[in-house]
Amino acid sequence: MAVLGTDGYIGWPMAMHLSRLGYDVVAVDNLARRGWDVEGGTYSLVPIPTMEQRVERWRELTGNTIIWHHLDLCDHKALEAFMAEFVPEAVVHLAEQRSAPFSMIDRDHAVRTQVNNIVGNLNLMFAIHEHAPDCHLVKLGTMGEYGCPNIDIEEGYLTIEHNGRTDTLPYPKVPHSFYHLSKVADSQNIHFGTRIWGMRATDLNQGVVYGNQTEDTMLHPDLMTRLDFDSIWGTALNRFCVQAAAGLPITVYGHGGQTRGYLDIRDTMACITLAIEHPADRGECRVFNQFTEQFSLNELADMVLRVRKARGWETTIDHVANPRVEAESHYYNAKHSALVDLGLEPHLLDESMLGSMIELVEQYVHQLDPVLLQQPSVNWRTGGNEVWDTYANQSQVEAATDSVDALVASQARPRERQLQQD
Ligand code: NAD
Ligand code: USQ
Repeated sequence: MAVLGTDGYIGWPMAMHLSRLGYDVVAVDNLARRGWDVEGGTYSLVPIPTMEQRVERWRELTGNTIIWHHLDLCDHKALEAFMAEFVPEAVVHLAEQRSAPFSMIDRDHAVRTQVNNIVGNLNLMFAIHEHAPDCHLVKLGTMGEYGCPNIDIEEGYLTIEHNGRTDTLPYPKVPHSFYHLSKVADSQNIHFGTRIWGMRATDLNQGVVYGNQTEDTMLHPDLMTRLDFDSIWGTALNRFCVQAAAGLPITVYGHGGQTRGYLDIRDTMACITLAIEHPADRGECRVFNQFTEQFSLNELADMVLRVRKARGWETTIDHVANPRVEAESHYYNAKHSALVDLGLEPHLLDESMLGSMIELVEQYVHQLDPVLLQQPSVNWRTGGNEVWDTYANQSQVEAATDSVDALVASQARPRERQLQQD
């Protein structure tokens, strides 16, 4: 079993979860995300050890081995060699640039996002086809591929009647950002791969994930997963919990009627495991909408306020000017029954879960940078703003130190490394 993107927020708990269930897990990552943090001056609120330290702590505490493999999906030769060596029965593909704001900073970040994601995914498809054709590709897509259409969102496909004829076709996509667009391209490529090569694939259109604790991350501080709080990498509900813990206003962008699908990180583990345990057939491109409940931002903010109030704290909501181009009041009804039909028993969002999330964050709140937390640094129309420029420049100053410099160099793509050597 290969988990690609294991150094990330979802990847690390996913690798531990599958290892605990008895799978032989090979963990793959190119550590790009640590480099993107250095580039933009962002960081995980919860400190995260190196991959070597994580897998060693996991082995020490559980006796289970996770094999760690430093690999870039965009390096097709290395990826093919990896597939030929391990021939995994399934690959969980989480290894992409996953921030919508990051992809909207400027041309360079849009291009890097799409090249990294689309090329990496295509390389993976070819490596599977050539070296492990029976392997089940379990690919993380996103609910934001669909956008917010004024009709119900189906699970991947829509049956259309047109001029007296009927067909079932991939659901039309109107995505939210250049990042979300990269996922649409991935979905199309995977659909094509299943048709021409008989690949087996499950495309999981996941909603926004919240929470930080799983059975395995709670075993030891070294096993915790990253917690992003800044406006580029932090996601809505996680950010709202951090803002509440810090006693700062909750930043709802615009009117707050934006509705999305959400799920607890423990349900992400469960959904991906269900997909693995019930593999797609050869030639099948299965699409599941992976979320458990839908909320508007105002509903989420109000819930956080209630939890804080029950503990005697007042919290305020700040409706900041929306840095994104998105509908702020819209119809939203997305189907999500396929994973429940496979046996998913969701952890629904309640006040005790939110309370424990806020309590966890309170332990780290002294490490917060309030500017990164409160001020959006990317605008959809104009790109990276003065906050982005300040923090990106700051990281360049820090990059003068040996350790950060080495990290950046290790993240550089081959062409950049060549230029550095020249
Ligand atoms: P993350 O940024 O925390 O982790 C992604 C990991 O992939 C990072 O460790 C990064 O270094 C690695 N990576 C990126 N490009 C790579 C490459 N070319 N080769 C090897 N490794 C590479 O992101 P996450 O939140 O854990 O998300 C994982 C996946 O789930 C992504 O595909 C994301 O689009 C999807 N997703 C996430 C959410 C969410 O709310 N976090 C919601 C829906 C979908
Ligand atoms: N938002 C706020 N205030 C904030 C942060 C966000 O109002 O402080 C709003 C955004 O404008 C948006 C909504 O919250 O309307 C969701 O934003 P987000 O940053 O939580 O999520 P998004 O950018 O869509 O991306 C995240 C993950 C991405 C994943 C996606 C799932 O970073 O990897 O694909 O969630 S989905 O949204 O379903 O496409």
